[in-house]
Amino acid sequence: LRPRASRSLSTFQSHLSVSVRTLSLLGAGLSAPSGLQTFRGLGGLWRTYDAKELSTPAAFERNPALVWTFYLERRRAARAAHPNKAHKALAEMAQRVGVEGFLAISMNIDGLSERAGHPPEALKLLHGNLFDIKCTKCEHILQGDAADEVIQSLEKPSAESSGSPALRREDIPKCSSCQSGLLRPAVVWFNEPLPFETLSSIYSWIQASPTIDTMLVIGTSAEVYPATAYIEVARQKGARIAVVNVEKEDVGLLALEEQDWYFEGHAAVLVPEMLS
Ligand code: BJW
Ligand code: ZN
Repeated sequence: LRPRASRSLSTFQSHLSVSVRTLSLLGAGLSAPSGLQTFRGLGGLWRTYDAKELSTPAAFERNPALVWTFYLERRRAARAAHPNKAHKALAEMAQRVGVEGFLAISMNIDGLSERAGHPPEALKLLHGNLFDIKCTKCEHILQGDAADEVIQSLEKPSAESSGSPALRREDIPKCSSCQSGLLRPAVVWFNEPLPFETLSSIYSWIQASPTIDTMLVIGTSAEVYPATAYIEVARQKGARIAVVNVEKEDVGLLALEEQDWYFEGHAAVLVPEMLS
């Protein structure tokens, strides 16, 4: 499918300069320039691991140690990574315009937008957060030091003493509140509902917008629902869509129209130029 969208940076910039309400959807490609792996793109996580094996509640029930190993590794990588120029440009725009003018909906759990200084009220984390932990049975949530303590216990499993470094099911701590549920990363897996508070605050922002002028779609394959549905919601409110992606074919999924833009290339290069 040949994209019909424009590639003109100058027409995008002049549209953005008169946009009153801008929404954005951020995916794993935003953090790829920071050295974090994407899911389905080149070098995607799911090419070496089976997504269904790791990212569903059923997978965690079957093999919590494997799923925890995957998330411990991603947590280490995210901690070691730094926000890139695209995270920073988005954060600066959010600071400059305020939440009425610019809301970012992020599918990323890596904490890089937050560390770039994106104001929390203007950043909605649709798929949770790599640094929080929750119970599989009750509402108990652990954050900050309490979560770090659990992580430390997982990183030094008792298994070491038996000569095997691998995490085992019996190493996964139980919830201190209900005493029965296993603790898990506070992220959203397939077949799980998205955080209600987050969905309703996004809904309020959209409801309060008679029109949405611009929809930025950055570094996502746009395959996962309901996140991807926000693109169509913005279009219904009149938005012109601007897509940033390294892979040409991914744009086909979004059915871009003539008034939209498609910028092919790296988010860390293109996003700062677009928002400058
Ligand atoms: C660059 C770049 C660079 C690279 N610069 N670009 C059939 C039809 C429709 C829907 C469904 C269906 N069957 C099931 C569903 C629903 C399902 C779904 O959408 N499935 C689809 C796969 C079909 N959705 C759900 O289950 C959701 N829940 C739900 O629907 O609940 C209903 C419910 C209600 C009430 C009660 C119970 C249930 C939940 C979805 C959760 C997704 N979770 C994950 C894991 C999160 C934690 C973690 O990170 O581990 O979220 S999966 C994974 O995909 C992760 C991501 O956030 C998400 C999106 O991925 P993303 O960001 O798009 O990454 P990639 O890799 O796909 O794309 C990266 C892009 O960047 C590529 O295009 C590259 O080219 C590009 N790129 N380098 C610019 N430098
Ligand atoms: Zn519990």
